[in-house]
Amino acid sequence: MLQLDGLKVYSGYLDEGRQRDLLDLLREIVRQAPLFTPVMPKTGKPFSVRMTNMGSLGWVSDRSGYRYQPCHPQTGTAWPAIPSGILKIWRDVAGYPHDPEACLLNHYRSGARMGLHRDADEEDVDAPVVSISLGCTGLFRIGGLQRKDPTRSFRLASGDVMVMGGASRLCYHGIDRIVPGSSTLLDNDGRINLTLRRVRLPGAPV
Ligand code: MD3
Ligand code: FE
Repeated sequence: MLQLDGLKVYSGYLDEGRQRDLLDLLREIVRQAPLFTPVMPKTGKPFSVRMTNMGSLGWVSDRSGYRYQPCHPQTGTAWPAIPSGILKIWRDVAGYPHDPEACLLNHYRSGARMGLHRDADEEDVDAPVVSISLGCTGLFRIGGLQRKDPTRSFRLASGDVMVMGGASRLCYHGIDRIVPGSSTLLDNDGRINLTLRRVRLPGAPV
C-alpha cells in the first residue's frame, strides 16, 4: 500500500472475479444511463472520456459549466442508484460516516486522457474521493494544491482502489494515458474508473 498525505492505494483490492462481477453490474447501469460525451464549458470542446453516473447526483459538464444534477442530460431520467456492492467498497475504505451521493463512471478508449484538474465542485471536501479502476492500466499523475507544483505519477491497474483524503483531496491530478494491452477485462483497450463522492454537506437539504 502506497500512502502519502491522505492518499492511499489498495493495489489489487478487487480480484479478477470481483472485477468481472462489477463490470456485469456496470453494463446494466450503462443500459439505463448511456455514456455521454461531456464538453468543456464555454468552448464546447469534447472530452476524450465518456461518462455516466449513479446516485442521487451526477457530475456533468456542458457549455454552461460543471455541476452535479439529479438527471441524465440526454434521457432526462434520474441516475440509477449506486449498487450496494459499490457502496460496500466506500464503507470499507473511505473512513467517513456518510455514504456518497455520486458515483461517476469514466470510460476511456485507447487514446483517451484526462488533463490535470482539481475536483472542486463538491461542498463536502472533508469527505475523501474513492476511485475504483477496471480494465487497462491508467497512468495517473498527481501534483499539489497549485497547478505549477511538482507532480509524480504511478499506474492504476484493474482492481486497484484509491482513496484521496486529507490534503490530497484538493490536489491537481489527471490521467496521462492508458496502457494498451495491459488488460483484457474490457474490449479494445478500454478502461473504466469509478469515483465515489460526497457532494453536499451532511445535513444539508436534499
Ligand atoms: C486526486 N478521474 O473523475 S481517479 C475524476 O482515473 C478523475 O478517471 C481520474 O480525476 C480517472 O475527476 C482519476 C483518481 C482520483 C479521483 C479524484 C481525486 C484522484 C483524485 C480527487 C483529488 C485528488
Ligand atoms: Fe478528478
